[in-house]
Amino acid sequence: MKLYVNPMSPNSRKALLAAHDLGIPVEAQVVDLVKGETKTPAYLKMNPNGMVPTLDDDGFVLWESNAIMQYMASTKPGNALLPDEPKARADVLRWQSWELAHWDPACGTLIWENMLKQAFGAGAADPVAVKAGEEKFHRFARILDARLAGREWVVGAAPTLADYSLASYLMYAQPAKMPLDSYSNIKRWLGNVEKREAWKATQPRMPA
Ligand SMILES: N[C@@H](CCC(=O)N[C@@H](CS)C(=O)NCC(=O)O)C(=O)O
Repeated sequence: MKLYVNPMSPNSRKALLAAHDLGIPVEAQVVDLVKGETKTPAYLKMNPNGMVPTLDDDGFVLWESNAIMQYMASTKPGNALLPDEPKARADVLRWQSWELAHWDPACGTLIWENMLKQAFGAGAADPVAVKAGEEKFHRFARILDARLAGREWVVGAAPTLADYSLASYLMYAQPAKMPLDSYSNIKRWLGNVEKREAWKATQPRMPA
C-alpha cells in the first residue's frame, strides 16, 4: 500500500497510526503541503480535495483518513482496532464520525490561530477567533471527557481506531494552547495513547 502523507498532518497521522498498529507495511510518500504538492494535476487526479492522506492500494485509491483507517483494518479480519461485534463497530464509527464533524474543527481553530497562523506568516492570533475556538473546544471536550470517565479507551476495553482518530489532533495540544487543564479523563486517556508503540513510531520531529 502506498500512503501519501505529511508527517505533521494529524489526518495523515491517523492513517499511519492504523497502519503501524495493524502491522501493515506502507510505503509512505511524503507530500509537501507548503510547496503545493497536493495541488498538482497528478495529485488532484487521485484526491480532488488536494489534501493528505491518500491511499493507493494497487490502483484502489481512497481518501478521507477515517475511511483509510477502516479499510486498512478490514484487510486484517479479527483485529481489535475495528471490532467485529456490530455494536462495538458502530461505536467506533460513531466516535470517528464525531471526531470529523465536531472534534477536529474544535481543535483546528486553535491549531490555526495559536500555532499555524504565525508559522505561515499570516499574522498574530485573533483574540476573537481564539475565544470562539476555546468555546468550541470546551463544548466538545466536555463530551469526550465524560465518555472517558472510568474508561481506559473510548470503545470497549482495548484501543480502537476511535482512540487514534480522536487523539491525533491532540498532538498539538500544547503549541495550540488547547485548554485541557480541567479535563482529567482526556489527559489520562491521552497518556494511554501516547504509550502505544504506534504513537511513538509516528511522532513527527516538531520544528521549533
Ligand atoms: N477530512 C479529511 C481532511 C484532510 C485534511 O484536512 N488534510 C489536511 C492536513 S491535516 C490537508 O491536507 N490540508 C491541505 C489543504 O487544505 O489544502 C481527512 O480526514 O482525510
